[in-house]
Amino acid sequence: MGASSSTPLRECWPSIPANRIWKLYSESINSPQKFWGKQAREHLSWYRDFGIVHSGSFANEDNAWFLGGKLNASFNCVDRHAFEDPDKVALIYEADEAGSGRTLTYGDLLREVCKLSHVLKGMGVQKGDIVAVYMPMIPEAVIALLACSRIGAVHSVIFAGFSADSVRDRVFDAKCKVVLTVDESKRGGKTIGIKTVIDKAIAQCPTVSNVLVFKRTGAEVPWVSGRDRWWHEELRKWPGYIPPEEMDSEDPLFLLYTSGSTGKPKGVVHSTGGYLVGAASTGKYVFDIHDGDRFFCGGDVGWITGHTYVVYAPLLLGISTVIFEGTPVHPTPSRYWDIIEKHQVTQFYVAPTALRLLKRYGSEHVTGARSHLRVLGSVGEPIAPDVWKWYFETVGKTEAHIVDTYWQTETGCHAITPLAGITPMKPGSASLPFFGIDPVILDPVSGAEVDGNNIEGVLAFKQPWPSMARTVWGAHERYMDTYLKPFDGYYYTGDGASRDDDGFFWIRGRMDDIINVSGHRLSTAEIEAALIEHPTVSEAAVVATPDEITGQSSTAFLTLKDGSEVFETLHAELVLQVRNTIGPFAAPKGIYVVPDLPKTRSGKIMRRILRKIMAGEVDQLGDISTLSDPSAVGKIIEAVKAAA
Ligand code: 6R9
Repeated sequence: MGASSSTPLRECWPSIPANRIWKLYSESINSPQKFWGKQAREHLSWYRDFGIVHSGSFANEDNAWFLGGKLNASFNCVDRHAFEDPDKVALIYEADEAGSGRTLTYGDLLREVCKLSHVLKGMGVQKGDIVAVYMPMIPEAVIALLACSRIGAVHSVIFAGFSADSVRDRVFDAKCKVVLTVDESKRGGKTIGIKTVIDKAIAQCPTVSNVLVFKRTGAEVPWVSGRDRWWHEELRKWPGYIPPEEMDSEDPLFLLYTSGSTGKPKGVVHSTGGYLVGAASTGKYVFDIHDGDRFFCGGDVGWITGHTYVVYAPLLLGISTVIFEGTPVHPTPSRYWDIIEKHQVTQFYVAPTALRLLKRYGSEHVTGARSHLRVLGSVGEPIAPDVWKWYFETVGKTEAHIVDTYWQTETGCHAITPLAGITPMKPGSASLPFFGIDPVILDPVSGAEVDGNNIEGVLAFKQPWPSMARTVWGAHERYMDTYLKPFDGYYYTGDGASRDDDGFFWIRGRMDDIINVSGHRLSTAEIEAALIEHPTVSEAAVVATPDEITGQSSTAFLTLKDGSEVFETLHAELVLQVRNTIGPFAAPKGIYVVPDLPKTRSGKIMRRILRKIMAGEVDQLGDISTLSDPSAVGKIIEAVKAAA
């Protein structure tokens, strides 16, 4: 294996003070066994050392890392730090209500994790079983993940904004025995009835035998006796220590459902050893994490960003991580900066959507001491240069390094990203590959590598890396078809990208039907499927539209069933339909009822035409004469104009 001849990274690095990084990067590509073997032994404690660092290939579907190695994730995140210094702060909880919260030391965390591990075992959870976690951003969510991994169970976190139907599909697909949840949650001053969602969801999931409920607000909630148990009552029955289970490096650590380009979400499976090595090494090199740091990632534990950078990376490296339950504008748009000042945060990591919102509120709200901030991270969507500049100048006072980190649920950790303090910053570019990532730009039609600089195409990775997803739960063929088969011999990211004159990468957005609303990954097919469930809707086409705050929003075009009429509350009902089927965050922003959708003669909906209409580019629709009814287009343009 050699570094891609098409990636003249060498040329980018001489300007970088630490030339050693180039040597390390070359080693990670040319001698991955040597590079990752060292990383794995440096960052993790193993019960049994691995014999082989890596085996397998994309083509043979047998990619495996740290073979023969035995370890436990919760031991690595908790025990070893607790034994060294039990009083060191592990979790800093900032509740939705400003000024309230608590901290847990590594000693506290170990006891809580052990108690919950006992409870899970008592409920019959065994090694390899999947446990669903439907919880807001409170310390117990972190405790839940670590307790699962301690006993060898596989966690499947479901974002607490998902509706009962979405929860049901995910719990059902993974055949979960136990669900961990809360009575209610608090967010932005609002109370959300979490337990009622769970009750509705699992009424249709026969595998679930127990629901453990943490009391967050103390509200009266419906109760199914025998099945439901209170967290505080169960935990006090058990001692604060239980030995961790010795897991194989390739045993699954978690599933995380994510949107694909079809309607059904995929349970992406991550392995224990490889994922943890990726989390710890990116934490160290990208965020420059050092002992004593206080890391604040604003992402939710329901998404991959929360898994890797609220929980695993900071805890593996033994530092303090902030768990923030609220929103950036409650009670005031200074909430993030208040937290940063109060806890002397050293690294802050957030999606551009939040930055766009805060920038719009005005720089006068960016208050408080921030000189301790060394690194400011961005994740989930492209960051526009003006927002980048605001982040760098107003938030970081030009003293903190900005890292625009490109990665995916499937990559497990950062893939293309600057290294704080090392990589030159270029606003809007995710810059250069992380160690072990060998990126190439392919011609989307021929699949050939596009050489040189100042080029664009689709982004793919040429060789396996430790934290890559191993499969899709119960659907390995889907894994192969989505990532490894589109371009033979490569991992296909699904994103378009370009490489500029300096060899820096620019992510151009999804090539498939995935849209990105406020950094939340959604599939247009999923939203269409939800809309079609409404009794009046015949056909639906959903497209992404640029949005100033949320980055993208979704716009739905619908035809109604014969005889149905547009009634006054239809719009509200359709929004409710999507909120109930997927979750409030997925609701389309624009809905147009049209006489017909633009379709080819074979019946394929031409979403491209809808996108052009929404972008106001009606003069660039291309050849529409091949449509089964070209006049449909004019009627859609009229409907959009009439609503403007
Ligand atoms: C971590 C996460 C993955 C998709 C990915 C891409 C987009 C993520 C980005 C970015 C531009 C960045 N994306 N980071 N686009 N610049 N720095 O978000 O995972 O939810 O799986 O989404 O998000 O399109 O393919 P996930």
